[in-house]
Formats: sequence, C-alpha cells, structure tokens
Amino acid sequence: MMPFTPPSRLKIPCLLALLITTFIELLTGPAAHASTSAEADAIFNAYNKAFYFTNDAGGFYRAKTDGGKTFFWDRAEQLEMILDVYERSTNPACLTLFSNVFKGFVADHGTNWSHNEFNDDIMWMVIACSRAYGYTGNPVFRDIAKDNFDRCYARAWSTNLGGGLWWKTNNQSKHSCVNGPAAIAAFLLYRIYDDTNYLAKSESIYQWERSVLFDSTTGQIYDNIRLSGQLQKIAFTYNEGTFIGAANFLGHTNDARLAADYVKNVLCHDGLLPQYNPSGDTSGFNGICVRWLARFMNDRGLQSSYAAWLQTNADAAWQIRRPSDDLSWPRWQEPTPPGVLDAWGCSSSVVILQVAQPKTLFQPPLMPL
Ligand code: 7K2
Repeated sequence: MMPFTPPSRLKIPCLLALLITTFIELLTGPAAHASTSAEADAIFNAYNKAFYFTNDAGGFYRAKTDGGKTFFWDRAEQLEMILDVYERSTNPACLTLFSNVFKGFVADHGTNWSHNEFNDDIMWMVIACSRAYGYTGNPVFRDIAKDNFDRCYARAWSTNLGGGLWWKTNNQSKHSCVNGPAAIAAFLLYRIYDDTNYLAKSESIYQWERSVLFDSTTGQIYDNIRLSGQLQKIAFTYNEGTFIGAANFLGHTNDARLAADYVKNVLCHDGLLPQYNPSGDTSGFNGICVRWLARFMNDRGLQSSYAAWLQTNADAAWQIRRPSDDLSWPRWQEPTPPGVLDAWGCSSSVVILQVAQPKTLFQPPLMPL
C-alpha cells in the first residue's frame, strides 16, 4: 500500500508545539505524557503493517496477525477507523486506503447487503460509507449507503415494543447496537440528501431507544429488550457511544452528557475504559465509544470535562503497545502480550490515539454536520 506519511504542512505547527511543550516543562517540570500526532500516525502504520493486505479484488485486513480476514461489521468499523485517521491528519492516503478496503468489501459482500441477517451490521457499514461520502463526494459511497439503509429500515422497523429496529431478521429482540447506529446513519443521510424524512427517522429511532433502553437518571444504556419485554441491562461502551453520537447530532445534549458521564464515572476503572476481551465482538467496543464521545466533546466545547480523561486513555493505549511491532491490545491496564493478536481487538487503540487529538478536519466539507 501507499506509505502513510503525514502531510508536510503539519510539520511546522508540530515543531512549534514541541518547542512550547519543552519550554513549559522547563518551567513546571515534566508533564504527564500527552500522545502526539506522531504517535497517532505510528500506531496506524503499525496496524496496517500487521494486518493490511491486497489482492486482485482490493484491500483487506487480516483477522489476526497470523492470517484470515475480517468479515462484515468488524471490517465496516475498520473503514470507520481509517476515516478517524483522516479526520485527524487530512492525509489523502487515508481516502485511497478507504477506497481499496471498500472495494475488497464489495468483492466479498456485494452492493446489496440484505443477505446479512444482522441489521446492525448493515447500519455500521451505512455509517462508514456516509462519512466517506462527506470527504470524497464519491456518489458510489452515497448511493450504497442510502440503498442499504432504506432496505434495512424497511425490514427492521416495527411497532412491537413501541417502535425501534429489530436486531436480526428473526425479529426476536431490539438492541442498542442497531438503534444507536441507525439513528446516526439516518442523520448522516439527512445531511447528505437534505431530506427531512431521514431526520424524522433518526429522531424516532433515537426517541425509542431513549424511552426503552436508556436510564435517564444514570445515563446507562441497556443492551437490548426481548420480544417478551425482558430487558438485558448490561452496559457496553459502544452502545453508550452511539447513543451519545445520535444525541449530539439531534441536539439532545443533556442525554449525551449523562451517557458520557456514565462512561467516564461508572464504566471506567482508574479512569481507564473497560478491559474487554482481546478478541471477539467486545474487543473493539471502546474505539466506537470514544469516536462519538470525542465528537460530542468537540462539537459542544466540553474539553474541560472530557479531554484530559480521553488523553489518559490514549496515553495508556500507547504506553502498553508491544515493542516488537507497536501493536496495542484493548486492555490498557496491562502490557500487550507477545503472540497472535486480533485485528478488531487492536483497533480501539488506533481510534483512541486519533480522537484524543485535536481534529484537523472538523466538518466533512460536503455535508457539514
Ligand atoms: O447481543 C448482541 C449485542 O446486543 C451485544 O451488545 C453484543 C455483545 O453481542 C451481540 S452483537 C454480536 C454480533 C455477532 N456477530 C455478528 C454481529 O453482527 C453481531 O451483532 O457482544
């Protein structure tokens, strides 16, 4: 792949920042380490070196350091990770990489994703493509996002349990992991098409999730509700994150604050995000969480509440990387062990290093949010 080098115009501000930091440290003594753009580039380079490969069909990520290939939703989230790097760096190589991985995705899964029974999987990919459209203007990303959102919404929304989207096509339960992403996806389509029908969908999905799966006294998001009405109350960081993302877009800032505070004050230990398993679905949850939490912080000027804490997590993710290949697993309280590592599991560290930095590109030029 194209070597990933930061754009040269960033070098002068970086140098200036370094001089200022050094000067401040001379006066005040060494500050706690604060992760830098150089580290954010380095961890992404290490990730691509370990996991990225190409073949005639396009670009792909290995599932593990020793081979395989990520499948559907984890690959959609790797596409989002690439866009997180782009938003921080504005390095055009990221958009090329996105196109290559998108091409590989379509080679494996086609352009109509209805064969996938998981509605959440489709919504994650709709978000990735909608975001990419905002930066590239490529109508292929816009059209595939709209078509797949529309088909998925048509099969997933129902009035059972008061509204909301089913998680799977067997229509047995309604989960935060589809409703949060779908509220975000609908909002992005509203911005792309300037079509208020999507805004209405975003709001009604959000309001359903808020009324059924949100504890408005604590900020906790419940995982799901079964058709029987039984609630599964476990709180996962990714569900908090997508709820925050949707609430922020829709202007429900009190809800977003409550959920963000719940992550920071209840789900964290010693300020660090939960230690999820190094592989499997949960391994990338913290990356999703901080993507939307950081966006909320930046959009609403809430740095004084969350920036230092996000930075602490970014520093931890960087410090626990393993020296042999700079990969960092998702358990930031422990050093990354030797041996085989999971790509989805290593993505949370890449994302936190990007989003804890001030953003270079705040708004997608084609669809200001
Ligand atoms: O039960 C759901 C979800 O509500 C919960 O938060 C997570 C916890 O587990 C499942 S999501 C599991 C994924 C399995 N592989 C395919 C994916 O599309 C699917 O959503 O881990």
